[in-house]
Amino acid sequence: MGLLDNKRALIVGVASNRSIAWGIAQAMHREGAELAFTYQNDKLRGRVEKFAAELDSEIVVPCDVAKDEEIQGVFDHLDDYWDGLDILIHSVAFAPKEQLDGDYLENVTRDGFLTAHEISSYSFAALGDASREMMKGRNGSMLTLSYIGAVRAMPNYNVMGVAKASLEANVRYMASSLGPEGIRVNAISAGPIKTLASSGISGMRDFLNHVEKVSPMRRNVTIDEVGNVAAFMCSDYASAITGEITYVDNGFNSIGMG
Ligand code: NAD
Ligand code: 0WE
Repeated sequence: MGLLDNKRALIVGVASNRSIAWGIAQAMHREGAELAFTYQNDKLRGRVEKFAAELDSEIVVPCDVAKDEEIQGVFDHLDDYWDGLDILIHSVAFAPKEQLDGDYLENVTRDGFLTAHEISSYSFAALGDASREMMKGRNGSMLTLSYIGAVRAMPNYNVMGVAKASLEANVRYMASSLGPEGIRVNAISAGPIKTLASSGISGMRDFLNHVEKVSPMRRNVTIDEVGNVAAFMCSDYASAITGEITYVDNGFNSIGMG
């Protein structure tokens, strides 16, 4: 008996075996869910197909979230395989790299701001709306990934923090929209993790070292730990949780001085 037996999950955001979405996919597969995946571009296609096969999935669809027609295309494709959808995982963020370094106001541009918000926040609303039809009447659940930079000013995170604040507000508004249809919407705010996206970031090491030093548990989180909470949040055990941001950060958000 798995937590997610008979549930079908669409996973958006696998890029490598370090991706948070990969930790979530593995936990969901272990708990009995059937999975489908998207990939951002042709460069990632083969890789994601291989990851999907490892978890007994052969549904792998392109989706650059900057393109309306690719978002719609995912659900047209999914509709051919599945008669409904129970779980949407949104694990996508992007800001132009030069925005994630130095002084916020000195570096933020109109373009950088718009891109960060489009890819990291709007895309969750767009995917949520496109999922709506297939999720109707089956206790659906949508989940996205945030970071504490949404609610505290952190060095270098800059416009991504502003976009994460928007994403967290999106969670609450989407939960209000979709609650009457029985669909829940939540976020996990994860501690820093070394992934593909984060490896090129100056100062990432400092963030990881700091959490190891001052968090109550004195260590960093793993993608498996995020995956386990994601599995619970999308299971029927979490049926009364919606519009919520759950920290999976070894308690870092709760301390004042380390
Ligand atoms: P990752 O690089 O493995 O995943 C990021 C994903 O975003 C990739 O799969 C990439 O293909 C996808 N993506 C970017 N632009 C896209 C686009 N236009 N269309 C479709 N997909 C696009 O890195 P990750 O750390 O696993 O990031 C996943 C999520 O977790 C992000 O929302 C990130 O902000 C969040 N998060 C990360 C950390 C961390 O420290 N790594 C901590 C908290 C939250
Ligand atoms: O949300 C994130 C990172 C998301 C991200 C990563 C990149 C790197 C590649 C968004 N856009 C890009 N653009 C690129 O060109 N995290 C929570 C990880 C992260 O990123 C930071 C952090 C932490 C932690 C950036 C600065 C400071 C700390």
